[in-house]
Amino acid sequence: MDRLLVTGGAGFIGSNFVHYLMRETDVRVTVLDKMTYAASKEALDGLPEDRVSLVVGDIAEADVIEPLVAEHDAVVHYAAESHNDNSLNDPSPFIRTNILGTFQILEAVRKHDKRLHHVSTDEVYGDLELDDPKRFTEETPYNPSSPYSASKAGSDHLVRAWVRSFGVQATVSNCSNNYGPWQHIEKFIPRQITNVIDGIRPKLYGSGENVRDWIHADDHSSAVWTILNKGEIGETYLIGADGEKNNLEVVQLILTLMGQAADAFDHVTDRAGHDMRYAIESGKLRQELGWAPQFQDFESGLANTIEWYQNHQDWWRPAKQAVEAAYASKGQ
Ligand code: NAD
Ligand code: TDX
Repeated sequence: MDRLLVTGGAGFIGSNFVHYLMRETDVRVTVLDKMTYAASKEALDGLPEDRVSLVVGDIAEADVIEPLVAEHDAVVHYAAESHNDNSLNDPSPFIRTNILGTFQILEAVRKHDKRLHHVSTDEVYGDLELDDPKRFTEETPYNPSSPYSASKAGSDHLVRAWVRSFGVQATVSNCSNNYGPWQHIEKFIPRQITNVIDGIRPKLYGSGENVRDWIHADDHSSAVWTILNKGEIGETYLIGADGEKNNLEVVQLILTLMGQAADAFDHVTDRAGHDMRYAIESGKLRQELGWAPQFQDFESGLANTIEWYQNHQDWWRPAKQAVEAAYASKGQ
C-alpha cells in the first residue's frame, strides 16, 4: 500500500491521521475534502509536499470520487458531517455526506477493486445506563439516537452489505470520543477550553453526568493504521482506550488545569435525546491485531491540548463568536 486516499483529511481526526502517516510510514497521501466549515487547510501546513496533496471535492459526487479511487491503492474514509448538535438543527447534510457519500465511495472501490477502511463511531450503538456493567462490543446491536449517529449507522450497514453482496475489501472501525489538536471549537472539550481563555464560563448540558470514553486522536490514528494493515476483510473493530469520564469531571479538570475555580461553570439546556453513556470494550483489536493506546494519562493529554489551544488562537478565534452566538440562541 503506497498511495492512500484519505477522505475528510482536512478535518480534526483525518488531519491527525495524515500527520501520523507522515511521521510513522512512507506512504503518499491524497486528501479529498469538501473544505466545509469543519475543515482547515492550516491543519495540513508544513507536511512534505512530495507526499501529501489536497483535492477539494465532495465525496457524494461520483465523478469526483471515482477517478481518485482508481489511482490509489486504498481509501481511508473519514469524511462526514460529525456534530450531533448540528444534526438536530438540520439533518440534511448528514444524510447526503454520511450516507450518499459513503455509497459513492463503495461504488468506486467496488468498480476498481480497491481496499477501503471505513471510520465510524461508537454512537451507532446508542447509549448505556450509568450503572450498566457491560460496555459496547462488536456484537452490540445498533440503536442510534440522533440524526448524526443514525446516518453513521446507515453508512456502516452499507459497507457490510457491499462486503457481503459484492465482495468489497473493506473493514470498519467504531471509535469513542477523540480529543487533541485541530478539533473544531463547536465540540465539547475545545469549546470549554476556548471559553475559559476568553473569560466565558464553560457550559455543561443538563446535569453533566453523561459519560464519554475519551481517546487521544493519535491513538485513533495508530488503531486505524493497524486495522488497514492487519485487519481481516469484512471485520469490524472497536477502538477505545478505557477513558470513561463524565462531562462534569472533564469541565472541572479543564477549569483546574487552567487555574480557575472548579465550580466556575454554568449548567445549560440539555441536548435533545442526549445519550447518557458510551463505553468501549476494545479487546478484539488489542488481542487479534496487537494494538495498544499510548496516551493512558487523560489529565496530561488534556493539559497538552489546553496548551495547544492557547498557542493556536489565530486558528480558532475567527470562528468563536459565531459558534457561541449559535449556542446562545438555543440556551446552550
Ligand atoms: P470533522 O467534522 O472535524 O471533519 C470532517 C471532515 O470531513 C471535514 O474536513 C469536512 O470538510 C469533510 N467533509 C464533510 N463533508 C464532506 C464531503 N461531502 N466530501 C468531502 N469531505 C467532506 O470530523 P472528525 O471529528 O474529524 O471526524 C472524522 C470521522 O471520524 C467521522 O467519520 C466521524 O464520524 C468519525 N469519528 C469521530 C469521532 C470524534 O470524537 N470526533 C469519534 C469516532 C468517530
Ligand atoms: O457545550 C457543550 N456542553 C456539553 O455538556 C457541548 C458542545 C457538549 N456537551 C456534552 C455533550 C456530550 O455529552 O459533552 C459531551 C461531548 O459532546 P460533543 O463534543 O458534541 O461529542 P459527542 O456528541 O459525544 O460526539 C463526539 O464523539 C463521537 C463526536 O462529535 C462525534 O463525531 C463522534 O462520533
